[in-house]
Parts: sequence; structure tokens; C-alpha cells
Amino acid sequence: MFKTAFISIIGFPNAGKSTLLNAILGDKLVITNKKAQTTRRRIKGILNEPGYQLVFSDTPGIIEHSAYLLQDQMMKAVHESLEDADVLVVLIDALSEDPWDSLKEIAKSAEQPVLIAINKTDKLKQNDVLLLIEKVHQEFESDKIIPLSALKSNNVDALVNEIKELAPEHPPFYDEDIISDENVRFLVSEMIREKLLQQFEKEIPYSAEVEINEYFEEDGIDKIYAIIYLERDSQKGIVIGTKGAAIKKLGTAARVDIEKFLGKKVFLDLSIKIRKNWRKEELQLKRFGYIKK
Ligand SMILES: Nc1nc2c(ncn2[C@@H]2O[C@H](COP(=O)(O)OP(=O)(O)OP(=O)(O)O)[C@@H](O)[C@H]2O)c(=O)[nH]1
Ligand SMILES: [Mg+2]
Repeated sequence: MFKTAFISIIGFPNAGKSTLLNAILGDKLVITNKKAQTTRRRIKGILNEPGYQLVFSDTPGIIEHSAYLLQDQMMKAVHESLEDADVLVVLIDALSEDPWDSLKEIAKSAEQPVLIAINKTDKLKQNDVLLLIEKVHQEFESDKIIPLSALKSNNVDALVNEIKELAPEHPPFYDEDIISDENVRFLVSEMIREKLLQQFEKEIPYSAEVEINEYFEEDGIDKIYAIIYLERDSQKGIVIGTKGAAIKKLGTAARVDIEKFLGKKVFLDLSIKIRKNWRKEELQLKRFGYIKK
């Protein structure tokens, strides 16, 4: 019998949730970065294997006190992901000292089976991994603990195998040849946002949103016109750079990734618009799709 499961990957910002989803899929679907709060929405990635369809949700990192409306919406996405999952993967960052209280609360109150994955074990000595497993075992009162490294793809298959054991019998929900039900425009906009996260420091990555304005599929080339929204006029000059050098670099880096993803030549045009305080305004968040209309 065919088995299908919805699995939500939950954890604090920067734990490696998006890296884990990419490792599970064996393909780069979602963006990752060393800065916290990279992921802003729930994004589904689908693993199709003979007899199985596992539908994973990458989620924004849990923050305890949200400071503006965008963060409220991000946490709403986390809660929705908790509600409709068949299996929860709580991802712990082995390198972080943050207390696990809110993760423990989620694990203990969950109605579905919970697997606890300890990530970034590539940075620990074997003995420290064993000590950490014991600590997690005590604190979470759980035996379902899988140490792994998402970055090195170590032991990720053990996690997937545990999920397969828990998957209910059900025919597939999605076509068995797709890796995601997200639209190409959104995935492309995320690739541009990833380059903003890589290239700029401080508030710019947090102030930036990317939207695909126009997308023309032509023979042998996709022509993409994207808009980068920023919050302040002063940020515009930084993103453009001296004689346009910074935005040119950004565009080239993004284009290379997009071409790899689409397997096609791409023309990419980037322009900048200012939307003051967009992270705090309901109307803007609706426009960007963070609040359902
Ligand atoms: N050493 C090591 N680093 C890792 C591992 N997994 C992820 N990272 C790094 O941790 C950082 C955060 O990874 P992400 O996948 O973006 O983390 P996230 O949990 O999705 O973060 P948010 O979307 O901000 O909540 C990146 O710099 C990754 O390269 C791992 O197994 N080992
Ligand atoms: Mg992420």
C-alpha cells in the first residue's frame, strides 16, 4: 500500500531547517543563510520514492516575542504547520545554547508523533554528540532522537526512514514528478532574496522583499523583471552601490542560480522601490501574500 505523510520541520531560527529540507530532497529548493529569520513562509517540498510520498514543510524559525506584523504572520505559519502535520520534526541546533523550553512545549503538547533531530553534529566530537543525545532524551522525555548533519547530509536518511515508518497509508496527494507545489515566480524571488542576504549586512536583508513583476517565457530564454522593495531611501543607494556595482553583482549571482534551477538561459532585470514600514503594515503584507486576502 502507498504511504503518504505531511511532515513539518520546526525549530528556532538558524537551526538548519531549510538546509535539512534541501538535504532530504537532494536538491536546492529553499534558501538558506547564516542570518536568522531567513525563511518567512511555510514552503512545501515533496520527496517521491517508490511507495512513498513525503510532503515536508519548511517553516520560519520560532521567535518568542514578535516585534512587528510580518513576524506575527511568520509565527502564524508555524502554528498552521503544527496543526496539519502527520509527523513533526523538531530540529535542535547542537551549536546553540538557547534553552529549549518552547520546543519542549511543542513536542509535549503535539497530537502527532514527534521526532527530534539534532543538527550540526558535524561540528561536535562523537562523545559530545552522545552527551547531547542523553540531555535531549532527559529533557524531552523522548526516545525518537536522530543526530544528523543537514549540511553534510549525514544520517538524514535515518530521519527519512523513521518518517516512513510513521507514514499513514494513503495515495499520493501530488503529482509524483514534482518537488514542490510552489510557483516558479516565488522560488525565483527567493533566490534573489538569498543573494541580498549574502551580499548585505545589518538591516537590509530584513527590510527587503522581492517580487517578480513580469515573467516572459521565450524560446531558449526566460525574461524576468523583478522588484526589490526596501524600507528606506538610504538603503536604495547601498543596494545599488557605486556606479551600480552592487546591484550588478547581485543580479549576476542571482541569475546564475536561477539559470541552474530552471535549466535555461535567463535575462534578469532588477529594480528598486521603497515601501516604508512594509513589515508593519497590513495592506503591504497582504500584497506580498503574508496575509491571506
Ligand atoms: N556546521 C553545520 N552548519 C549547518 C548545518 N545545517 C545548517 N547549517 C548552517 O546553519 C545556518 C542556518 O541554516 P538554515 O538552513 O538557513 O537555517 P533555518 O533553520 O532554515 O533558519 P531560518 O530560516 O532563519 O529559521 C547556515 O549557515 C547553514 O549553512 C549543519 O548540519 N552543520
Ligand atoms: Mg529557513
